[in-house]
Amino acid sequence: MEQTETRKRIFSAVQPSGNLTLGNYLGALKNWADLQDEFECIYCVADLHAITVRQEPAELRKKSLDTLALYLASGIDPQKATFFLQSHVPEHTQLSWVLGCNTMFGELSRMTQFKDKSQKHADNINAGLFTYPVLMAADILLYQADLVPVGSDQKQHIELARDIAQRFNGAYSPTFTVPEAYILKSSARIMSLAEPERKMSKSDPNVNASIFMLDKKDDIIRKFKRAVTDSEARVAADPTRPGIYNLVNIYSCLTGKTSEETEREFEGKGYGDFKVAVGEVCADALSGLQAEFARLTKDKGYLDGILREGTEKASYIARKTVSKVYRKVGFYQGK
Ligand code: AQP
Repeated sequence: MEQTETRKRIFSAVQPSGNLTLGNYLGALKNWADLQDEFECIYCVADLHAITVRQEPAELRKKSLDTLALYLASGIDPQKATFFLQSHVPEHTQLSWVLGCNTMFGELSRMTQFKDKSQKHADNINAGLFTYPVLMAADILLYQADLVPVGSDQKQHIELARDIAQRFNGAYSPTFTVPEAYILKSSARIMSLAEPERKMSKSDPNVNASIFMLDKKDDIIRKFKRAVTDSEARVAADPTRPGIYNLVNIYSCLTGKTSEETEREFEGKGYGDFKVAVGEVCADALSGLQAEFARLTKDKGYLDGILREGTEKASYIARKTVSKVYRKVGFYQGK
């Protein structure tokens, strides 16, 4: 596989820590599908990351397979991309330990996601939550990925992965490709419908704050109708009015129109009309995907087959990297 591949390699993942949102779709999955012809793509379901927050085991199992089905339903082709579950490739945790020994406590203390999640889960500030960015660096560096398509919320983690790679390369000789974040500006940050200063998140306890990829049309329209805006009642991509700014951004991402085109289309119309229009285009964009998801999840054997094949391909690359790393740090390999 590796010898003949000349395209740049992409790695990305989503945690099966809840129902995937429109943020996950526009910030990640939709872009992944667009990249599959140009790049060699490796897409992982990050179940190891998910347990940094308490998960109900049966739910986690179900959500892991559902997440894979959503990748496929978003148009990512198993003939073109590699799919696997993170826990099926033990090299992620093996590399994570070595990288953890090359990461500073101070670096991890500065991660904003750690600070946010420690506040949200004050009763469970576990060591995994703290070392999460090291595991994420291992995910990426294991596959010698060139690019990592993510939303802008993950930029800080990618920068840390770059720092760790450079530090290791400097200390032990070139070993890792230094990855770059691939962030599409338009869809980089989809915000909560209830608190538009915060990102839309699958673990938000307020279900009205997020559109889920599997939400029914009525729910989608109802949630957009209730979305927090302001009293100015003028549809504009104005960052000082985060609620309407977010809705214009969502509409533009879904229709492919620029913000200016969206503003012109709704000139003179109130928020009510606009919110329904956003709901309609969102429901339309998700309906085909939802039908495909329903079809795929009926065929567990097919999904398991895709995972088996993907695990084999991913493991081949992962084993090579870990064996190189173990040799370089001085672990005795035997005669
Ligand atoms: N609101 C968002 N806007 C744009 N992109 C987003 N992503 C997540 N939310 C948005 C992108 O989705 C990918 C996978 O994210 P993840 O599941 O690994 O973790 P996350 O970023 O922590 O996502 P959530 O939904 O907020 O999960 P929970 O609530 O479990 O922590 C990443 O590429 C991310 O940028």
